[in-house]
Amino acid sequence: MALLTPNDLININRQLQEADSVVQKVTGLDIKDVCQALYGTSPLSEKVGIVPVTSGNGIIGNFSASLHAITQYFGFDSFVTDMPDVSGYYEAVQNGAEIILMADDHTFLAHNIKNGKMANNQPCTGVIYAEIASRYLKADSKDVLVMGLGKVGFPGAAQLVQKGFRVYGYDPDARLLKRAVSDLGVIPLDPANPKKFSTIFEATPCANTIPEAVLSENCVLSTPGIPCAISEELRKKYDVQLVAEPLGIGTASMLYSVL
Ligand code: NAI
Ligand code: PYL
Ligand code: MG
Repeated sequence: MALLTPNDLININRQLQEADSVVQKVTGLDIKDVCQALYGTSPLSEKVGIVPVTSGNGIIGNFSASLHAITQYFGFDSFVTDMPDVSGYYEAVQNGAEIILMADDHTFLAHNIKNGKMANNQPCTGVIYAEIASRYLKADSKDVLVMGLGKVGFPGAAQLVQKGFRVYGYDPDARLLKRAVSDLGVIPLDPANPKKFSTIFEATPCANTIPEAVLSENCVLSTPGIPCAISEELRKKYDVQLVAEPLGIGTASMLYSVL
């Protein structure tokens, strides 16, 4: 998994506010509304315990603090444990946490210990970024492009297929592209013969993955991928509505999914 760096998370509140205003402009709903519509849930000030985890590459500076800010932003009552790992988990439960948030280098989970529901960040991120893209009010058709069909992209593509979109997809990993075609009915994008889209969902760990030939004026690019999929130059040239944020939108999707 491509890991976040402390730099990605600087000013997380401002990043979240800016992303929320783009989501509102694109969909007419804010992030909370999209989560509510997606999962049919809303928070009742559930207590969230955030447990730092030291295994593997260890603590990411700003990670737990960012989760604290994000959970507060979405109306949850949250705290970060003093201790990490197993002792932190024990501390979280002892202090009344109903939902546990914790991540190692492979899995970032939300576990509601009251109702038993559990969420994984990668599918939850794919589903919500795809949902946001699917709600573009000015989309010119039901065609959507998905770039990257991995752990985030595939569940996002599945969400779009389930909502009745005609999903074009591309991944340089032929095995993943084949799986999306056979399991979801995704139409492979022919890089030699591209078409323009008003709605694009991207989930890759690479920069500049969106070729200019697929961009249309004022299109939406909904992308959790880090680094950003499009250059600032292309974004401005096509007046692209860019929904991109490093942690909060995916975390909101996880939390609403376990309520
Ligand atoms: P993954 O490795 O499972 O999938 C990425 C896919 O992108 C791979 O299949 C790869 O072949 C494909 N790819 C690479 N270059 C490409 C290109 N030029 N065009 C099309 N596809 C290309 O990774 P995963 O877990 O799906 O994560 C994707 C990105 O999302 C990463 O940057 C990760 O850090 C980020 N992420 C962001 C979150 C957020 O809240 N903003 C949450 C979770 C992940
Ligand atoms: C959850 C993010 C989204 C993109 N990559 C994922 C990532 O960076 N995962 C690692 C998270 C490790 C957190 C660390 C801590 O500070 O508790 N163990
Ligand atoms: Mg996010």
